[in-house]
Amino acid sequence: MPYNLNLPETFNAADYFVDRNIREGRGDKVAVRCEDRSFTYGQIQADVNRFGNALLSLDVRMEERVALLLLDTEAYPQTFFGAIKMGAVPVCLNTMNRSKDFQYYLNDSRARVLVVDAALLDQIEPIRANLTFVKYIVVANGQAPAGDLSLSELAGAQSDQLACAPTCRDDSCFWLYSSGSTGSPKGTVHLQHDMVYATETYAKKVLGIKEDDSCFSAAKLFFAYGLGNGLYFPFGVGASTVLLPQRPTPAAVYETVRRERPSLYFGVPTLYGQMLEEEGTMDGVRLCVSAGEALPPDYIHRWKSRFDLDILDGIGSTEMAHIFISNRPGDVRPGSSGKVVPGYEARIVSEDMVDLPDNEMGILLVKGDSAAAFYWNKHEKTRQTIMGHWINTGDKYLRDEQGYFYCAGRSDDMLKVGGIWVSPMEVEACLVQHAAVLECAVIGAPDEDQLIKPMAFVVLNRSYQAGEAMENELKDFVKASLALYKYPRWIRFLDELPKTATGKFKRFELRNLVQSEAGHH
Ligand code: 3UK
Repeated sequence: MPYNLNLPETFNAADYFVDRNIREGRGDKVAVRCEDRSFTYGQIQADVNRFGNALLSLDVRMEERVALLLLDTEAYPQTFFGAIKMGAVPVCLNTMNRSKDFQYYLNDSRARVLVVDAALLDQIEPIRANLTFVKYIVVANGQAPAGDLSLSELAGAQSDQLACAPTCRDDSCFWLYSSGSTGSPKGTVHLQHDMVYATETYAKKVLGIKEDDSCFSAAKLFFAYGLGNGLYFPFGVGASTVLLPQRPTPAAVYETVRRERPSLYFGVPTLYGQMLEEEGTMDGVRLCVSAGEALPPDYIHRWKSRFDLDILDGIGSTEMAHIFISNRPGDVRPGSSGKVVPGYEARIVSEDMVDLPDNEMGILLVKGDSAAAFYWNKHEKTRQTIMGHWINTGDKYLRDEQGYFYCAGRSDDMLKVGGIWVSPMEVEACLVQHAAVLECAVIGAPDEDQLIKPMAFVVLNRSYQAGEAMENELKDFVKASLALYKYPRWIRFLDELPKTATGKFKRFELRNLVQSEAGHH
């Protein structure tokens, strides 16, 4: 069932998500809570306008990118919607990444301005000289080094009045980077109408989000998942959002729920598992959501008996902006991703794109008007993923006769770890740089809760000793150069790796080895 938004041709998402709230009388309503601070929609609008004017004062023009490397604070709504409002295109960067990742994102996107949280500046310092296009670095939530700008000073000096740039509903609106098993991460270009579509479909029809809801997303705003949960869903209906700048440990999440009493809570499976191991309450929450990777049924049952709350598992992607297949309140099938969200369509097809009958596993294709338009400067990858109205998710799924979808793995080698992509090839490329490593292969292996984590098989160079000391050294080596969640949780030493006649690793043999061992426990 396609869904027609009927947006005017000239349309700016900041008008819909920010200004409309003031027009509809919610100027004095709290929009954002962060630590001990509260901001009304009126205050957020003024800050959005000041930042938009600040970008104009820096000569930023329509369609130019503005990179955001920010923790979850009020600076996020301000800079995200401020950039959109004056016609620029925010690029939301994953704060868990490392210097060399940021160098790639900033040069690939050609962002003219980087807004960076003071707490993350140390990741930028080593690459400053290599940033070809960044002209201004704006520091949020702290002191700016000499030569850089401070967000509060820069925006504070500007007018709080700003008209929306006359963008089209089909103009670029924001980017998110998505990684694949091969090649560099892809700048995924979303349009002005995409956030509206996800709000009108998933947020309103599945979550039933209303003005009196308060959202708390443990998943950060730089994820497509968190951006909807913690920013544009609540802003889309004039609800409020609770932002947590810190790492979402179970203790921090429980404490935030206790203090702020949100009505909607959004997490990822790993965190639900950790929260089930710790003391805490979820009083005031009416509904919980999980996405990023499949939610173990055991968590659903234990959560229900402890808090009397459903967790709605749903599958979304960066390319689709948000969730397109989901369980419903009162209709939760543990182990299933649920049914197609109204406004989306899904197909299960064979390798040759022929539709398959119920209960047969195939590739999941999805259609819906929140889909990204293209990958920036990656024409072939765009062609492979965006097939007219249909997006190839790269996921293997099956659908039962009642319309419930079941996840059955990936059609590439990509791993979801704590809800975030890890490319085994990237971890391998890092490990082989260690002097002790002759060759290695990385696969996904289930932990005690059946959630996937990276496992490395390593062949050492002669004269190096396998053992716990080497294991720790190699883990630390990966942690030092890649985002922390990517390091191999287990390292196994082999004399040689199984290979095909043409010298490629037989990943499936390693996977089978791990699976057969798991079967014996
Ligand atoms: C996997 C799931 C099983 C699946 C995301 C909600 O995860 C999000 O986006 P990404 O681009 O990854 C997309 C891929 O992740 N996946 C996501 N959710 C589930 N697999 N069950 C699930 N519930 O492989 C998918 O193709 O990082 C999630 C909203 C917005 C998002 N971007």
